Amino acid sequence: MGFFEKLKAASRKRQSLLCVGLDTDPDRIPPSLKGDVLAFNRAIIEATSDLVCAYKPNIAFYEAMGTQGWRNLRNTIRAVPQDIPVILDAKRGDIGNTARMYARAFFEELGVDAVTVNAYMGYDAVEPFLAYEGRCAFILCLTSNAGSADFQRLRCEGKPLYRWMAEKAVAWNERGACGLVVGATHPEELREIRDTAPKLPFLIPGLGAQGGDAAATVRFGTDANGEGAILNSSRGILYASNRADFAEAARTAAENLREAIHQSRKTK
Ligand code: NUP
Repeated sequence: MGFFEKLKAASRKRQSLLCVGLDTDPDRIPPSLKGDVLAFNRAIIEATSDLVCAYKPNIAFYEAMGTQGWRNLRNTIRAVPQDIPVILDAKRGDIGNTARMYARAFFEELGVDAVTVNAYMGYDAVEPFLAYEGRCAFILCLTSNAGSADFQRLRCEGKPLYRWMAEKAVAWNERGACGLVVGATHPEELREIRDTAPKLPFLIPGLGAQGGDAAATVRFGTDANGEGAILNSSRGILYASNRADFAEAARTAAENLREAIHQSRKTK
């Protein structure tokens, strides 16, 4: 089963567009775990796997821990139930020869279902990711951070760069392997980008800690069927409590966000 089918099935089964971001910072996990990131992640996954349509580890949190981090990442990916897609947030992009190695590392070595890709270097930097049938490359379009204005909003030949990115992703989607990353902090532009790319899946971070609004994100980010959007929260769920009850607290936070998303879908 390819990424899109897996995502759709997981989302429908759990009635959820919620993605939990596994951005585990050893300094923020409960002291009782003594820095055991894998034990933390396993507990989070166990507590939330009936509530989510995807998990999204950000590779930076694992790379920062060296060889142990890579092991933790691999074992975290293995701890995710088979029917839930894993999106690795790596934001890679390089000349084709090098991008092929990134794609091999993530799709073959780690076996994830999707990755985030930085398309600043153009099509040949993205193509190696698209070559994997049944996987997905989420291309950065308009990111959630304040600095997104520095380049992504610049107007090039009459339209902002983020619109070019969305149009290119639609054009590159021949094999059905493209998605877009759009921050929940830009609801107006989310609407515009959804109009530009009506059928692409959107990965939408920026809820929770970054303050994005769930209702506006659902309204403007989902496709015509009220699907096709993956709404991520990392810190807002992982660190709902830093005591022994962290997994229950994460579950409650995930339930609340899933429910807010669900209610917004009903009234869209
Ligand atoms: O535009 C983006 N904004 C963003 O926050 C694109 C991303 N990939 N992210 C990632 O989403 C960020 O790197 C982090 O892994 C996650 C947001 O985490 P949080 O703010 O919910 O804790």
